[in-house]
Amino acid sequence: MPSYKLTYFNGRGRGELSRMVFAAAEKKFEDKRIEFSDWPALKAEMPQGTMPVLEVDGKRKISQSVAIARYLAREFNMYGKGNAEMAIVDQIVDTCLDVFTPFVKIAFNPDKEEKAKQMEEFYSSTLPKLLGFLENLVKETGKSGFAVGSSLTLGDLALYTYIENCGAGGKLEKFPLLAANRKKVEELPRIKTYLKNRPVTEF
Ligand SMILES: N[C@@H](CCC(=O)N[C@@H](CS)C(=O)NCC(=O)O)C(=O)O
Repeated sequence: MPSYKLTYFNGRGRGELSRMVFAAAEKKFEDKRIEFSDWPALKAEMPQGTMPVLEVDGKRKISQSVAIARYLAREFNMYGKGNAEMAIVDQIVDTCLDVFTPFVKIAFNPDKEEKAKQMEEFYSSTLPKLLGFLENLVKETGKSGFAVGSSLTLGDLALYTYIENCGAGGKLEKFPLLAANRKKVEELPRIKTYLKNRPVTEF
């Protein structure tokens, strides 16, 4: 089996989806967590000056969080069965990013007043609209509680991770299929163990 090293900050953020893929596949990896104070010295070593970064067998560094998660999901057969399911997995992942990207931008807004207004708009409009798309998609494509087909894919893990990252894990009353999918994912034995043991972090 190849050796894997994932380097990211000590937070969930953009690194967590790949960690969840490793956990779901029960694959060992080095979970290298960098303190903010150590980052400036390390930045120049990263291909795009950002994290996360994945190294496979110490050969080369792969940047871009979602490229990494997609690579791992393909390696571990969690990308759906056939091209049609893969397209749905991609549709879910990309919609999750449509949720997460504006959330991160707002979260880092230094203007407190503006940030509060933007967050209110995010939770009352952006988030429910996109969750509605995802609920409909899961209704159409999922079976047995999974988001795509009848087995765990990157789609389920993306839903779990990005919804959590946006602080929306407990805001799914209007989206029963997403809520049920979330419960299903967190009760899978490997994921349950991972969630119980992972470091508790602020972001
Ligand atoms: N699109 C990139 C964005 C990477 C990114 O902005 N990473 C942040 C952490 S979430 C980072 O490395 N920040 C430190 C810096 O840019 O110096 C990805 O998804 O990997």
